[in-house]
Amino acid sequence: MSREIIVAAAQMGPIARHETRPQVVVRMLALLEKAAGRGANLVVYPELALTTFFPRWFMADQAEIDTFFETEMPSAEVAPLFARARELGIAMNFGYAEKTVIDGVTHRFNTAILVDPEGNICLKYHKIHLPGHPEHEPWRQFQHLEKRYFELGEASYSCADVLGGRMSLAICNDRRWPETYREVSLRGAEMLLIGYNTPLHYPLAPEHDHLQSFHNHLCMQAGAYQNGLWVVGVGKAGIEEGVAMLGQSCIIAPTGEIVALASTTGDEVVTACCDLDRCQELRENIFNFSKNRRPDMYTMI
Ligand code: CDT
Repeated sequence: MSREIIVAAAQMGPIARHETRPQVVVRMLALLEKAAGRGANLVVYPELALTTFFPRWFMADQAEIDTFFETEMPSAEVAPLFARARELGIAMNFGYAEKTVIDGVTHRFNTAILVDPEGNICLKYHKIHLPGHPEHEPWRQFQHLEKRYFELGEASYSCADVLGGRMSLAICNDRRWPETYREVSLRGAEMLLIGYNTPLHYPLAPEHDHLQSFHNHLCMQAGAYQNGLWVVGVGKAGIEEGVAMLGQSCIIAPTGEIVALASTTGDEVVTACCDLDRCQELRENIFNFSKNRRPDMYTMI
């Protein structure tokens, strides 16, 4: 079986608060068709792809907050996306706000799923590193209330074997943590899919605003190289409800090189042919992890 897959990073431009799920799904379908036209086997969409990035607003009414959450996947509104991807034989990854009941208790997660080419959800991930703050902070230009609206993901990273490769998922802020890449690579992941929503302005350190693009690529390129895996980072870009969001969606080879890069802040597809066997160049040659790693020396982690 060939170890080359064509991956499409399906960046999305701003999603307005009033945009409905069916309207967003129409946009995702258009990106899917474009990716299919380029021979894609896997399409990667952003974090919270079905709605605007709602944690930017303080809301006290749980019923209003819940309008941004999905209680089933695929929902009737998202089913056309699943159906078309299955028809095309394309795997896909996207993020959404998930409301679920486990043992009679309601939970809300920032979730990402991987859907295999047959339309089955083969991997689900709950965001581990939730950024932001839990309380309303009116001094900010906009809020970042992920810590209020979501629970921390408590299951570790996991992998699924899809398209002849081993895939794993992370979400946005997770990409800034080296542990994310190390953990998934030790679990055998050959490709890590990461959706994000990154405001260009960070109220707590505005002196870093001009570094957002640099830090975005820095952490994902370093994570790819130091762990010998492909990384696909896909953002929701442009001015969304008055807030500038980072684009710069990209596909990164295990060498750390960016091999495809979005050049707009709108809906855009960039593709790359990714040879999963290239992970071995780093894992078995450059670093030779099994021979040279010294876990006995890494006592603080
Ligand atoms: N969505 C998300 O995780 N965004 C964060 C912003 C950090 S600032 C609170 C990110 O890491 O890009």
